Amino acid sequence: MRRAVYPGSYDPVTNGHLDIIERAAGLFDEVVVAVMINKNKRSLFTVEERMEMLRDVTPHLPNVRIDSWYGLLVDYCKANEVQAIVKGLRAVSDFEYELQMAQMNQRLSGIDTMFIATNPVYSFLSSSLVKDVATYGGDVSHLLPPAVDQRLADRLAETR
Ligand code: COD
Repeated sequence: MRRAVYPGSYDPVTNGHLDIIERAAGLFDEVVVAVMINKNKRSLFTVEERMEMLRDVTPHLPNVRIDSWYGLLVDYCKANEVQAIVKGLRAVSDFEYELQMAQMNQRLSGIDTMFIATNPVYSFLSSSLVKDVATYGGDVSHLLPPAVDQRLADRLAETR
């Protein structure tokens, strides 16, 4: 069984993430989308909410599982018999840091990272930009799965 992990913050999951999940699901027997817990990063959604949204948008992908992890990604990989790490690459600016992480993870564990180039229609898209635009009333409905768009609108209304 070839199992890959696609780690991230997913605060919240966007159409760009979903595109990578769908393409990775076609390449591996199982893809685990792992919400990585970072206690130093302020998030809009709790880990459970982020996992719930990921489950809501992946029912059509039977070989995709949602999980969460606190700690090093390579420790998750070792504990869960993961053979590859999947990352999405949007631009050259992503590449420098992603390359560093891929090399560190390889050195720590021997596990390789596979980069999937973003669909150009999503190359400008990030969770933080979506939250920023939505906070000031911009329409982000074409950038998010509908269920996530609604949850973002609800959360921003609560925090206003
Ligand atoms: N198109 C394609 N890919 C995209 C898009 C898009 N529009 N948006 C995001 N992505 C990709 C990102 O490049 C990334 O690969 C992934 O989707 C997740 O994105 P985010 O923004 O939700 O998550 P990040 O970038 O905050 O995640 C960083 C990690 C949590 C993966 C990283 O910090 C990590 O591995 N932490 C665990 C601790 C650890 O092991 N540290 C040592 C690392 S060497």
